[in-house]
Amino acid sequence: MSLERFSIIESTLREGEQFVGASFTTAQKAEIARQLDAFGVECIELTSPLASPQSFEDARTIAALDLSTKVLTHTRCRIEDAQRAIDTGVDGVDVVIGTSSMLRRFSHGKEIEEIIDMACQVVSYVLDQGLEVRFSTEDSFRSRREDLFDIYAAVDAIGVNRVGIADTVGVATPRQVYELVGELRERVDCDIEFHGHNDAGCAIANAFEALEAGATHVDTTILGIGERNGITPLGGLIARLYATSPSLVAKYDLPLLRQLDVTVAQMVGVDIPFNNYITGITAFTHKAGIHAKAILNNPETYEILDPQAFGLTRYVSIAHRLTGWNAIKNRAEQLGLVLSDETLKTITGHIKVLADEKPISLDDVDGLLRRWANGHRDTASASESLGAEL
Ligand code: HCA
Ligand code: CU
Repeated sequence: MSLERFSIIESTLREGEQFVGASFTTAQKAEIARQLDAFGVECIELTSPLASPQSFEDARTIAALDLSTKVLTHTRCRIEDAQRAIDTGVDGVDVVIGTSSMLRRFSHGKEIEEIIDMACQVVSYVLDQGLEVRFSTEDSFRSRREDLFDIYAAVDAIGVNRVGIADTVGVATPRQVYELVGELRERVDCDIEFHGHNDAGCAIANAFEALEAGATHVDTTILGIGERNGITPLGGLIARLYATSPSLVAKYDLPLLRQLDVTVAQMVGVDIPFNNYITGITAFTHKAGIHAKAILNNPETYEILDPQAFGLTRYVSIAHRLTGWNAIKNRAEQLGLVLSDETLKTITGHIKVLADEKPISLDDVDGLLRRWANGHRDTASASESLGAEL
């Protein structure tokens, strides 16, 4: 299991650019690259320089930035493409070709033998130029296993740095990923990368299982953006790994995650989903009275992620019918109000009755607490307010 020594290949600038809302300017790409570098991902992957003239220029620009992260570009399995990629000055080339019967039939029309020949030619070409090279098989989980292993073994034998398994259509289950990566781990010496789409909601679990089975590299994008509904999100993978052990992700500057999510969401014109891993608005919000009580005593009761580790704060929601008196007491203390437990229980009862009638706000709760603390002295003057209804 290589959970202790994995690397992230952050592909927001490649797979992420395939998200329908994404069309990054050069300055935006540089901004994303810098933020990912500061966060500490080991590699970033760029769109093929052959995609458009601007893509070539942008790859040159990013490759020339002073970054600690390795800069890789994606390319098709062709010498001309690899040459063009090398011309940009990047550190490595991520080569990919389709191996499923469907892709072979409806996309490039090649037989496995031809694919192996092309793969070996391109891989040795890039290695000869002194760059790192990865070879990956698109739609791996709908490809014949024997075909995959023949291809991987051939490129491994000539010294490829990494082979990639790609769940292009998001069809794989965590168990299938574990099995395939595990078997591959026994057959090749090189590093193993996993790239997983999220069509059926397994992208994070699949990436995690790949690591548990011996993969060394995992592809992510910010917010998971990519083709269709995207791939393993960086934040989601971090959450999964942190939950296993915070030490696994201690090498990253975790508080920078929120800004990355905010930046990319803005650039591609989406909101961060309310239930997003770590950075969603409700990710550290607790509501039910029973939860609130325990959280106030010890946050770990209901939190496997420490919001502080990500520069965030938890929020205990108290203005609703599920509230409890411990949470109301805690709020009174925050406001510096002295109220007996009996009074606080009475106030909590009032809050529940009010919340049954209509939605109430924290201001309403605060108003109530203040009035009770003042012995109802100002109730008359607040005839319009909620507390006056009691
Ligand atoms: C694509 C295909 C790809 C490649 C993955 C890889 C996929 O959209 O170009 O290079 O490993 O999902 O198969 O993103
Ligand atoms: Cu993909």
